[in-house]
Amino acid sequence: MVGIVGKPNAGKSTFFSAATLIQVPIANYPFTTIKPNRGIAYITAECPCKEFGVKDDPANSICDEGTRLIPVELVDCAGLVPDAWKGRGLGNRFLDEIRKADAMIHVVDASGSTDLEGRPCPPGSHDPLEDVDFLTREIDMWLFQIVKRDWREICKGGDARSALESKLSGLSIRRADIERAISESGLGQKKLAEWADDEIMGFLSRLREISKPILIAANKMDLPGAERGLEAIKRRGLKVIPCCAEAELALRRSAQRGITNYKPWRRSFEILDGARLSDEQRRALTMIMEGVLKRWGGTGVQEAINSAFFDLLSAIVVYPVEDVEKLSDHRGRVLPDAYLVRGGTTARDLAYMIHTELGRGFLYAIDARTGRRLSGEYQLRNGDVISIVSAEKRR
Ligand SMILES: Nc1nc2c(ncn2[C@@H]2O[C@H](COP(=O)(O)OP(=O)(O)OP(=O)(O)O)[C@@H](O)[C@H]2O)c(=O)[nH]1
Ligand SMILES: [Mg+2]
Repeated sequence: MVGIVGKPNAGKSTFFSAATLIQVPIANYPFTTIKPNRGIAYITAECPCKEFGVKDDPANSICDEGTRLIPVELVDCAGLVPDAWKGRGLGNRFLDEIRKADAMIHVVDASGSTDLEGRPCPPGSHDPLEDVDFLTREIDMWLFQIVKRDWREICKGGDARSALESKLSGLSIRRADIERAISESGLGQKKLAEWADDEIMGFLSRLREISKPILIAANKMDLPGAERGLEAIKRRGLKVIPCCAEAELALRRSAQRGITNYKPWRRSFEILDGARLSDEQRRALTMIMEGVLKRWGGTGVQEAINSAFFDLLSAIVVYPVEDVEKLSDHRGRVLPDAYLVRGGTTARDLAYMIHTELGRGFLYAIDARTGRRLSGEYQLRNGDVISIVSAEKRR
């Protein structure tokens, strides 16, 4: 799951609604969202159907003219304000939500037209870098509070690292991440009981970076002053995508109503049914085309979602099939499933993901492109079409 996070009034719900087409309250004041919104968005990948010249029949995903849409879960969180970790604003509600997040898209108002608490202010009068910094600080303080409360207890037993792991369980944090954060914080040789507070803090900060990576969506790029905000964020060396959630929402609604042929993964659109547009709507679409799509190369919403999975989480998409000739499953469906898996996943791992018995009886895999046999240790590559040969038949 990817969480959409940030201060109030930055455009999180607009981003969420544009990505999922779920209607949620959106308004120009803080704390419009109180309870988180959950929904399904899609990451996009080039579907192998074109390359293989086949007509596919997707089951767990969608193929739209050669673009494969793979469902992913998004959560639109309540706004976060300074000192949320102490319970200020809707603090705990926000932080509880990101427990389950594998990564976060931080929606920042790059135009600086809302203050740190989300109240409207003159464009350019608030520094978006403050927003960038405070969010990680809040999360770090929240994590610190969680472990510090029980630090003594964690250190008491013989296996402090396992105690720490169980303290952090439920936060989508893996043991390997903990070990990596310890070693990268230079604490590998030190007993947990000897860690000073600033060392605990340093460790948690690194752990957050590893286990809950953040992508910045510099939103409201249609407003004056946003470009300066974007440049400032870029200068920090952070991963950032210019974004206009409002434009994406307008475009997706126009396509839903058959007025345009917009697709989130394309950078332009045509008006199909101009007769149904008012002058104002037509002007708005022209503005979006000129001021957002041509200017920034897209609205940034689809790009941010893809980047969260492909870049932050190093995910890849693979297509398991049973019959390598027909590229079909046992029911004859061509390229039925697209699996979104972590980079480093092996052919054997994939077999287990499909079915335990398929994994247990794993003999070898076949690469549908080359016909080559692949061992269980073969690390899958993005776009692989793979058939698994197993001693145990699927029931
Ligand atoms: N100009 C401009 N306005 C935007 C954009 N995205 C969102 N907005 C506006 O920003 C305001 C806040 O949007 P929301 O999506 O409700 O913001 P939020 O971050 O969910 O706010 P909370 O739920 O209060 O935390 C609304 O008036 C939106 O129309 C954008 O890309 N450009
Ligand atoms: Mg909201």
